[in-house]
Amino acid sequence: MKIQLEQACALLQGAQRVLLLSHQNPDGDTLGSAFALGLALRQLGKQVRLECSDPVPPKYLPILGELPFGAFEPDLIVAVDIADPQLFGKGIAAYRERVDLCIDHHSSNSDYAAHTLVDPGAAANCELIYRVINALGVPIDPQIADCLYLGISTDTGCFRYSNTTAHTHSAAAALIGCGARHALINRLMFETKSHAQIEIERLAMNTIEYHFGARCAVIHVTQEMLQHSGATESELDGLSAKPRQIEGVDVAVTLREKEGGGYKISVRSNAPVDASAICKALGGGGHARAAGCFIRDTLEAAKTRVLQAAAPQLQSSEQE
Ligand SMILES: [Mn+2]
Repeated sequence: MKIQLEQACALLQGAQRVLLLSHQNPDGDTLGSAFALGLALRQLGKQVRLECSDPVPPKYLPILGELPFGAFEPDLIVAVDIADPQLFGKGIAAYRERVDLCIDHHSSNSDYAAHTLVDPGAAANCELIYRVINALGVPIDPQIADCLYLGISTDTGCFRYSNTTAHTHSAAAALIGCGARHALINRLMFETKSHAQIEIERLAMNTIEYHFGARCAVIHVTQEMLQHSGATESELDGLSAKPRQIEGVDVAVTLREKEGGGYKISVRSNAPVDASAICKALGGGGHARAAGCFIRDTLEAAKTRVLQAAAPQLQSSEQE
């Protein structure tokens, strides 16, 4: 059931022991949301703990700080930035049908929780959590400000993506006023890379191929390359955006070999090319500028199928 901000606050205020859930392969937004809300609820005298199917990637640790992981039977279960129960992952699958409150910003939210506060206009879920914390009347200390700023900055690609609004900037400005360490956060998120990340980028960029008169760039990552580089799943996050940086490229395709075989495909596009239409044709989905799908086939066959799916998009956008 969809609810408004006031009702979400009433649910949070009425609880004593709150379990917060973040999505699998956690990113800065789902973690920033959980930590910020958890810290705010702790200020209201409540017990809180966070559960997630995967460990927190080390790069977020210097920003997020610590949240107590108390063992208690929750009287309120809150999912943050999780659009669908499929994104819970194995570790917290047991809570899929027990979520009391979901706070999310995806238009695709499947309304799986008993109560859902959703705002697809929020660039980051942390933008919505910022409003929740303000409505709860909890003062935003520097630690909460760091967590919220982290989510907003990462979900907007450091305020570059088209989801960024005037509200996004206002929230970020207020958070800097509350002590968010914006320069440190943006450096750690957007400039600093691990050696493994640089190595996997180097190997992947070596595989680049151009198609459709260089309007489409394709790279791939094999299991062998992954093992050689030592890169983890979360260290591959920025890779699929790389080929789109190339002048004249409107569609960037990254094929990633999965452990059990087959390829995870990431498509990034520039307007008006619709990445989600390309992936939908292959059984996947996503957003207009960023989408994904999975193809269980050899590298060459998977590549051919993606290029076939991209062809109508590139042709129709040519006429515009
Ligand atoms: Mn998000």
